[in-house]
Amino acid sequence: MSQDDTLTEAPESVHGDTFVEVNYADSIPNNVDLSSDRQLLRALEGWHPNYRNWWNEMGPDGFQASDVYLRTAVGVDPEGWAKFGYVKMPDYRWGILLAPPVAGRTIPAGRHKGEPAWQDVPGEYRSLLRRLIVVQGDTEPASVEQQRFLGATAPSLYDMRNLFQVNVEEGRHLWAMVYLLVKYFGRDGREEAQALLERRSGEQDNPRILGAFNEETPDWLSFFMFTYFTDRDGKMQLAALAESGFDPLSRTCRFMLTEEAHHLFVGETGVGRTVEATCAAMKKAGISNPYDVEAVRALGVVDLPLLQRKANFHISLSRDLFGSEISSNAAEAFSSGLKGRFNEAQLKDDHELQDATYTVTRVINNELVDEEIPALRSINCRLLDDYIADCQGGMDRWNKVIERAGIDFRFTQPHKGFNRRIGEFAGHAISPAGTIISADAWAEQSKDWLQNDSDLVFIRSLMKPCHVQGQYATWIAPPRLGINRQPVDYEYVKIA
Ligand code: BYC
Ligand code: FE
Ligand code: FE
Repeated sequence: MSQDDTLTEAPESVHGDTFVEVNYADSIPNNVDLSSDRQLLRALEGWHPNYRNWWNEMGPDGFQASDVYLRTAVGVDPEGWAKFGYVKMPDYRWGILLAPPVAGRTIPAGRHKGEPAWQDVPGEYRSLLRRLIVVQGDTEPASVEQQRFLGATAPSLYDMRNLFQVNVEEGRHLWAMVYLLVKYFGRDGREEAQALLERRSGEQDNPRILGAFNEETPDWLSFFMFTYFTDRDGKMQLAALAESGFDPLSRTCRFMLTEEAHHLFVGETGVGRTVEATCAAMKKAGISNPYDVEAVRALGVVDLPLLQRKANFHISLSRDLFGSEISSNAAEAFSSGLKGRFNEAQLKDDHELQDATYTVTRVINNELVDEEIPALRSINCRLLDDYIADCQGGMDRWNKVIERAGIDFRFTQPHKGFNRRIGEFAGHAISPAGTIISADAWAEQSKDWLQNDSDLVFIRSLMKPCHVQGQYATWIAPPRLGINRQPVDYEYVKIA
């Protein structure tokens, strides 16, 4: 995958030239021959009404009756997979779509490397495989729940439409994992599929599984940061699962990645347009000092230091999603062939890693130390490092906007150990620059590094709806292009 993922809407990772027929006539578009799979149909028939209830209860609040200009996936070939048109979200046709099979595919990594890819669940790894699918599946509805109140404060109809597009696709990603659970895991798969509809983001008694998915997404800056940084964990994890020896999981994830590209695009351009509006307003008012916060805020735009603090928050939460840098779970997932590394096929090593090592930064005697660790146990660390590199491209493009405006400010990624709750750095106070500091120093300074109370009050004051066709809130620049070659002032949502 290239960094272009954020710049284009075109699917980027559906490979193979096998044409797979999609039955769009069914209410569930699919290329898994659903209509003749009795058992699967029955399982889905049981789950579907509960999904609809979940969507109505926990999906986008207040806009379920509106007509939204949405893309529906109707095919899996790179040319014609998307159909655009007005849809009421509860009528969206969530489908089951897998990337075409690759003839003769073999397991790309681990101790089974080179054996034919599994078309059925490998019995010895059943529970580990199910756990990975459940964790992946759990994040999808969680994000919809986190974002459900954002429609009310959308800065434009264009942005509102993008939010809802992301939401219906995360719904489809849930379907993708539920398909695997009910098709391949029998009764316990059906139970897990049901449980995916019962956990709730942020709920004390029955929360979502991973940390970041229980945080709030209270405003649009959070939404854009989330889609840039947290959906990018989705990209990396899906890329790792696309290397799975369990072929149905690999094919499912390969198709999900094509949708993920749009989510990353929404995040990158959302932050980018916010930066653009800020720089333009500062220039017009003759303000060149980015730290002249009051003057910048008085213009109705977001000061750049606040955006950095917001980014720091979402970056650190998203890094926690990679699990512990050193992990025996991850070693087992890789060795057993259930999960690969990012771009596994392009890596020039034996893909088994029995004797290899990897450099992991650890905290030892209150100092940061680089240690060589067996590569198998460092799989999570490696994916995290690949993720950090992948985050940089869009940040560089944001910085270009600031540079062109002649403003002396650059976004940077904080040190890997900053504000971490999982893994090697958990329990240590580490500054964005990478210095271990005391708890007292942290208490004193962290408000300069993470969104603080006054930031939140200011952001709340900005989050006024801008729902008039063709208009954009002051704090965000209009996009350069509309969706599907429509103009930027198109009526992307017909509010009911
Ligand atoms: N919060 O050995 P460890 C997406 C748990 S995002 C809470 O450190 P492991 C999306 C861990 O579950 C992509 N708990 O790590 C984005 C384990 O518990 P159990 C989601 C955490 O297992 C935006 C224990 O700690 N997909 O798609 O190697 C919008 C020890 O685990 C956290 C996946 O994650 C945490 N942050 O790796 C919509 C892929 N971190 O099992 C969607 C599937 C760790 O002992 N999941 N724990 O009870 C995996 O590959 C792995 O489960 C993880 C954790 C990478 C998440
Ligand atoms: Fe997703
Ligand atoms: Fe996503």
